[in-house]
Amino acid sequence: DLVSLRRALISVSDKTGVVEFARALAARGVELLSTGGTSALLREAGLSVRDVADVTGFPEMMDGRVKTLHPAVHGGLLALRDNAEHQTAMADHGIDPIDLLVVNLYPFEATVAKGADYDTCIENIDIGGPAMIRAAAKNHLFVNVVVDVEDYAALLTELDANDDRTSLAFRQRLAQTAYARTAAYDAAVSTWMAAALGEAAPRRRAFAGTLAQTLRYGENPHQSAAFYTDGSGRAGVATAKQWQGKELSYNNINDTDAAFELVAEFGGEAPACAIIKHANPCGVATGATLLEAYTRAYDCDRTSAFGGIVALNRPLDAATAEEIARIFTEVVIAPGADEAAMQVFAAKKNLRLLTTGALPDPAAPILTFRQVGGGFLVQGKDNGRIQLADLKVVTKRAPTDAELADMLFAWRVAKHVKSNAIVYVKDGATVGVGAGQMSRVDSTRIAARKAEDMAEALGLAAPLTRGCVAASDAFFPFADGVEVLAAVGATAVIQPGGSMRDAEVIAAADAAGLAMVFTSMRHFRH
Ligand code: 93A
Repeated sequence: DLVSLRRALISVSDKTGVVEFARALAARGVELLSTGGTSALLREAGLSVRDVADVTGFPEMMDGRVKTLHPAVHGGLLALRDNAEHQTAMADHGIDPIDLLVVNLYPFEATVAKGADYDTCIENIDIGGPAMIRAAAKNHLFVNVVVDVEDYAALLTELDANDDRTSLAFRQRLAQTAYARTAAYDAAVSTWMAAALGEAAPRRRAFAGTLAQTLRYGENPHQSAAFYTDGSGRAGVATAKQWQGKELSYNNINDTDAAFELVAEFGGEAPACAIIKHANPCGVATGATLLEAYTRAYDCDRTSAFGGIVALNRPLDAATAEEIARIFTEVVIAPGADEAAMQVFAAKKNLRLLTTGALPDPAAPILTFRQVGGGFLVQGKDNGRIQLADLKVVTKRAPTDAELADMLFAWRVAKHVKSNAIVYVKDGATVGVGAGQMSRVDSTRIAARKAEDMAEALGLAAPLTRGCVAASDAFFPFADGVEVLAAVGATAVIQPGGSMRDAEVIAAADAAGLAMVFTSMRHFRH
């Protein structure tokens, strides 16, 4: 099953390393065919190259839309070398076999990520490249196909190991990679078109990403894992630049995403900070400065913040960096970081600092995925937003302006807490978070317990829940949750409403003198 290389067709947009690679092939006696830009580059480097136009007898035409789409190319890639009829066809039509195809495609994903206009994106849909890749991959019994700059070295190593030939197993791996590339490419085109047409629903959509990084392991060491980018180029953990610290783990990436998406809710507003543990916030706060926002977020639950992930809604400054560096923190993500802040972190070798240049757009029409047995669920991301005018006061007492401001803050945080979610907030800072419980009343109690623990740790006379407001991500099915809220000292509650027992719930709030508003929107997050 060993195949030797006599003729290679090289047609690449990303020209990284191609000259050295082509030179190594030529040194092994491989004849080089190439398309316009690539052949010019190779020729410039002193290599002897034959133009594809010379092979097809047609010039590259229509702005390059038609260069390699010709039987002389596709016959050379697809002909079975052990089939007499195929061999006769080749001889009859003067088609020479191509044993190696090296193609990387027009940079469609990068063009979209740059925000190019519709026509430019269309022009960057490669047609001839994928056609050749698919042909070569189908004929991997005889043909090698390289679609990734990273595989140049692998091919040369394979040739070295096999007396200038390649094994079938190697060609199969190349073919598998090739189809992954063309599938991801067309999925990117389909996704971009859906967005361009304003189609938000995940109907008739192909899904694929581009491998960004293989991870050491998944949620647990016995699970394999990898990180894929979706090609959108949107600001987020996938587009972040890491300045220092060791490689991010699967859990780090997941938690960093949760932190950054949450803090992005406070985009253009006051300085804000979110601290995440196990994908749930253990402290979120705004402040007059970033330092104050961080300190107040930290004071929500100092115990859980240890080893947490910190996200900021504006560039990190030195004062905040110094405060963060006082405890063990896994990752800090922010739109940027100034020189002085970088200096502070430089001394903390294990602390990872990520910057993105921008915050994620909480309103972006993004799809989310969840695997289920035999398939996966797709839904639009929860980008529901509530304005003051959407709130309906249902209790005898109307909330004060301060309570309203805190309720809207708590509601935005609750959206990012696993259900059942209860969030206590005071003066623009969380003071207790109850997450992921199977019963809502348990989340209510856990959040209160957290506040009591913190009050003790901070040496306060009373828990921070005294005079706080509370948010619930979904309606209270019974009055018991509201009774707990009243008992811990909450004065106002924000929740969707819509329970069969709303009347009982409202009566319990009235009996305790609570103000309550309905949002008519739910923020389940499971
Ligand atoms: O416009 S195309 O879809 N039409 C073609 O026939 C074709 N053949 C190769 N684009 C085509 N290519 C692409 O050209 C390759 O996939 C590669 O990305 C690029 C290399 O062009 P050049 O060598 O001129 O830089």
